[in-house]
Amino acid sequence: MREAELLRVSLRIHGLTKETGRENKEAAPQQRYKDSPAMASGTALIYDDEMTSYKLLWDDPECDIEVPERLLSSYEQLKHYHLVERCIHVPVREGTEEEIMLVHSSEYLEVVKSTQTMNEEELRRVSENYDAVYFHPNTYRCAKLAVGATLQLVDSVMSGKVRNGMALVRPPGHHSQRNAANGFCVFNNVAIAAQYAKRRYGLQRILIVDWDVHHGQGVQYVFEEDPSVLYYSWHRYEHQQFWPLLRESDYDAVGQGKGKGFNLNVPWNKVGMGNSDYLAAFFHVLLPVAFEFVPELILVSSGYDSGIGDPEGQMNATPECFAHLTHFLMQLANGRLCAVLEGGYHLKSLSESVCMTVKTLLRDPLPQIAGEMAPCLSAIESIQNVRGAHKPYWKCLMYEVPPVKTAAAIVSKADAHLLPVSVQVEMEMNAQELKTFVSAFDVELVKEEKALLSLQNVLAVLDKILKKKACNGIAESSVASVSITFALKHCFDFGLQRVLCIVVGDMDLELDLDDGKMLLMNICQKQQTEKTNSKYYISLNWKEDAERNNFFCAVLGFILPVAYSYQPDLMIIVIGPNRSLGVNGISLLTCLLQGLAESRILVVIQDTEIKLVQSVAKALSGVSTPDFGAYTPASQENVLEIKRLRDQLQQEWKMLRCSVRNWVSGS
Ligand code: X5A
Ligand code: ZN
Repeated sequence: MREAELLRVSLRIHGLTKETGRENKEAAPQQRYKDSPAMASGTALIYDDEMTSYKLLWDDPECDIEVPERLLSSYEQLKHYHLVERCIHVPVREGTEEEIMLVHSSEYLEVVKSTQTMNEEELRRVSENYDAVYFHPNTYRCAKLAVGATLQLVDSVMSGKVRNGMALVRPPGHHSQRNAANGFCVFNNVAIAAQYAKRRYGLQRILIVDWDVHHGQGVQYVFEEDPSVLYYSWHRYEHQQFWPLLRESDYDAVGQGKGKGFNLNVPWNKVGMGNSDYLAAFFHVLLPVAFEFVPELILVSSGYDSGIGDPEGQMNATPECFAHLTHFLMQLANGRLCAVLEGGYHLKSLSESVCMTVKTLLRDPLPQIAGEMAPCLSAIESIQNVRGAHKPYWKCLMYEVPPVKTAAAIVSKADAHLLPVSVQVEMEMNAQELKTFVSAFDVELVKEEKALLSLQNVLAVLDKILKKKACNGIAESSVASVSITFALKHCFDFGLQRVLCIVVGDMDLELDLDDGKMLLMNICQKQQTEKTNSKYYISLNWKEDAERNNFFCAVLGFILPVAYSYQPDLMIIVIGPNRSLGVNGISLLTCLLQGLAESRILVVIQDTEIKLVQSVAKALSGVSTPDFGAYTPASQENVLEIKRLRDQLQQEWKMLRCSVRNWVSGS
């Protein structure tokens, strides 16, 4: 179904079209003030058409969607469904300077104030100082009304005059910051309201739900360190490719200092998210945390650009989805809910969704929700990531969130579907991050394009593992030796104490092995003459017989005992050129080593053989164990090599001992 059609059908189904519109005209507005401990009743609607008195005066394709008709058509539609007369009308007022300064600086307030008397030329110039903002001579007045309308709503709800309500305001607020207008927003209506409610009513826990399709970074900044305000936002993110293009919009921005755990970001990495994705985010992220938080008041940054048909959001949620979202939130904070308009640029979708919200606040029966109830894979991934990031802070998430097991960065993204579904394929570290990282080294090598791309893959996955966003990972790299040098440096900078590095194949690594921060095992075909074995450098001479399956004796009899003796906090397996081990041997190694370092393994493969990548990915993610075939004993040559090494190294790595011959107590 095309989106226009879907919207029309959803309207028809829920009795919000002219043909079938049947409204409850009997219900009288409830205007009595109740100051009892019982739940207040009634729904406030706050709107003044003065807030339509500013508009864009020049050509600006980024801003031209923010039009006065947004308010006019929403209010018209509310009248059309006879919802206005069922609400309690509360007049707007101006927010005072003192109230505005609960969030903004006086310098910024003065700048906004000064736009009142500006000509078009001057207005343009001020606007250019900010991202996606336009000023009009009436902007200041409207922005003060938007703040005041929001505070009137908070007062109506907190005083018990009404149970809940909605304020239809322009300009929106959630992008604006202490010193800046941003994204059509001038004063941060909702952030001001939260500060105001804390002060005036002594509230200790306020929940802000931002269902606008953009990240309300302005709100996040204000409350980042404040555990008394829980901020939840979902937003179109597309791996940071969508406005406002901020790293801090990702799921790992959980808050700072005392505010850790009180900032919940659900980044949508694909467009087209719909009813089931939004509900899933509520069920699995917002609602469990909100019920644990026990808010005393809920403020909704109620943007409808997350709805179907919106040119900004490109999402698919139908208007009745907002009824359900509203309904869930009404079960918290004793029903004290204030919805404040933010974005929403498809006039029909916007106004229908506003109506759905108000209808639900008025406690009409809920509309049925359209579509197959199955969230998409990308949505589930985002949800899993937020739950993982917040696991340390919320009991409801603590014991049950499995971390992303395996992260993968592969050369050909087209091969991604060949990996187990549980493997998360990484975007590269972004170019800026990489540059900053690499510039810290000042090495000739990284000037080469190829080496740089290789590094990207390896570091992206390594970073995930170090930050415990993934348990283990796999990265393809065309120049493994270079990547490994950088990776190890990164590990040590991160504070790792012991890295076990197993190199399979011929590779020249310029590494300093003396301090024991790294143990290198090289499994190679030919005897390396120049390097002699030492405690931290072990060369295992091995030729795998294609007919046999004889790597068990090396893994069990030598590699594992040494690894367990060393007790690494990370393992890196590097598969280089001329590897002396087959796919099975490498997979076996990968499987068995997971007992160490809390399973933190990075496998770097210099070889784009997809069968190898696949098999290792399976071993890491645990979806299946490799099939080793029938047991075959190792060759005499191999057995002797293991014995030789064991004799040589069992003084250093005591887990190698399996015989009392030559045993010296205490040695
Ligand atoms: C309130 C709101 C969006 C700004 C988009 C700028 N702002 N590209 O939805
Ligand atoms: Zn928006």
